[in-house]
Amino acid sequence: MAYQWLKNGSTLTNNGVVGGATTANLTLSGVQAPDAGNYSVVVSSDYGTVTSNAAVLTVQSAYTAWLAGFPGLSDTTLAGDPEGDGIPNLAEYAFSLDPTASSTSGLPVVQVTAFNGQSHLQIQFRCDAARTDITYRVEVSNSLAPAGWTEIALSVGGAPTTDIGGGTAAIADSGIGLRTVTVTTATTVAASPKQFVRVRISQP
Ligand SMILES: [Ca+2]
Repeated sequence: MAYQWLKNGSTLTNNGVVGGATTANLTLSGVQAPDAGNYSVVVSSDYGTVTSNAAVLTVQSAYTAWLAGFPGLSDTTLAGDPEGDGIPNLAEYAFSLDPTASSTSGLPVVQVTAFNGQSHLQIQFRCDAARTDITYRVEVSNSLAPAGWTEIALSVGGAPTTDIGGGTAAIADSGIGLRTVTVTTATTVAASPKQFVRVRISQP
């Protein structure tokens, strides 16, 4: 017998996600939202060809999966703040806070630190490899003007944080699971006495 799996009626071929497209067992690994759809298999033998009923694959976003841990939230939107602590759900999600408990504990922390004998601004923030649908961006400014922020480090989907354009003096990031990332800015306090640093969260 021969097997050919279909997605939404189109022939599937093996790739980074799809395995066993021409076998009795289809395997999907690391599925993302675009992989959702109707999967069916065509079975051919000397006696004819049969197409199976479709199996429907729905893919839940990482944010939706996180929300499931907090049943009964009165506002589940990204901008929502159901417990009224001033921290929107997107930030509660990014920094692994509790959207049902009014607290500012666990938010990013900024301090001045010594690096190679010089004072530098440093930010520490929680980052989680499970946050596959958001991006963490560390940005600096010397004016707080809305258009005056420069990106210096980036973590896409909770992956290890990387330097952007030489803007960091040091990055400490294990890159594994839920961890605290530390980013030290490249510009010394002596060179630029007025500095600001923030983490901006965006989707994806
Ligand atoms: Ca909140």
